[in-house]
Amino acid sequence: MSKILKIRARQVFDSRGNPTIEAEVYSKNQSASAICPSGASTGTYEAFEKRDKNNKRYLGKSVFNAIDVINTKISKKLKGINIHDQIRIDTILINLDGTRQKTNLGANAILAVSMAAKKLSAKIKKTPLFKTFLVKNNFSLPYPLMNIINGGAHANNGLRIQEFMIRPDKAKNFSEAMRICFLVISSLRKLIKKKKLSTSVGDEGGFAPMIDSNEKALDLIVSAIKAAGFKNGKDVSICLDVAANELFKSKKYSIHSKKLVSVDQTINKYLKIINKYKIKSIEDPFAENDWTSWSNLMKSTKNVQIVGDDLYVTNLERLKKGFLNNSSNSILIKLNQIGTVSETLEVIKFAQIIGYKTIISHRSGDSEDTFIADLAVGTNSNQIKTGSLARSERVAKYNQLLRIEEQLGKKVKMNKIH
Ligand code: 2PG
Ligand code: MG
Repeated sequence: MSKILKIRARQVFDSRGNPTIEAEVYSKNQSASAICPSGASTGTYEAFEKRDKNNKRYLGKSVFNAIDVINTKISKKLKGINIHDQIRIDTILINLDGTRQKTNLGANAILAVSMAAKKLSAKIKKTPLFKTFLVKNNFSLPYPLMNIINGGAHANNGLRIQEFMIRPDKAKNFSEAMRICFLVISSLRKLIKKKKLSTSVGDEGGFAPMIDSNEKALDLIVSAIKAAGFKNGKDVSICLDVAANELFKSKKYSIHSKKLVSVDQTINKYLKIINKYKIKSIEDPFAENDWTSWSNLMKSTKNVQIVGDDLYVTNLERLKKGFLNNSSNSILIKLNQIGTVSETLEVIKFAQIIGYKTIISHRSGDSEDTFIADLAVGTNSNQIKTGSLARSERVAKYNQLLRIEEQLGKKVKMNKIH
């Protein structure tokens, strides 16, 4: 048995340049560290992110209090605990916090420790991280959901929909998936340049051109897929994250234009664009408490992946409610929405039992930490959403998946999306 000796934390920075926490867990001879990510379009029911709120220091965004909690309370409580007993470690953290949304210690403090402990356990066992989750053999690789045009809270171009993504459905292996995405992104860059628009990128590495309508963005993507020699809806599919929480007011939505319209009109427009652009997946099409609209969309679509992100916030209770309500057929998984590795695994297990697709996701404020790449493979998750082929914090996850693919050898297959 290897015991936890101590835990130390430090303030580092995320990809938006905001302060975040890196925790380092030590055993007698070794240590491992992990960095907590941070979202911009967050759900109300997410676990709490603790910041100092001292406007004189880092505009209120520093995390020194949470770091202090790790260096004192958490370190003391976990000293001597078996590093390989992740459930025990996470239970101690949950109990030490004692609140529903981890408002006491902060989910950012708790998660950084939980992930670092998981990494140290794998390191001590000399086992690759991806082999230490739910799957023990017959691994497969997730399809990348690459966010190639950024809008909403992740850019300042006025695009209403937050994420326009592509998924290389016909790819036989992960390297091929990357090659296909590379070709589509390269042809998209050319098309954007030709239109004399900017090819600079948003928070998740996708282009953020100044275009003012969703359909113009979709037209560009369809052209890019074609120009790269692929068929839209067959070789490559378009997927969206609407992040509708941000576009909801007085029971109305302003998703398809600036104008607030009824749910029925919003659904009709969804059906039109699904048909026209052969859209295969829509995340957060409605707001987090608008359960009826979710199930109405489910009833009016077939073969479309409907993904709950802010709706579920990786929370088992909300997932159960969504399942009973027929809200979606898929769930986005973000470790920091719930705050520990064990709770995240519980949610993934339950989602897979009820036949939901699981999509492991980054946050818009992320880091060089590649934990989620291993998590995606180790939980047999169908897809991974981790930005575009730009910005090292996004590409790092894809590169880790290429390493895992190489490690698993030629025979390793892609997960099933259909
Ligand atoms: C989302 C995420 C990640 P954020 O809405 O799915 O793309 O964004 O981290 O800002 O919540
Ligand atoms: Mg989302």
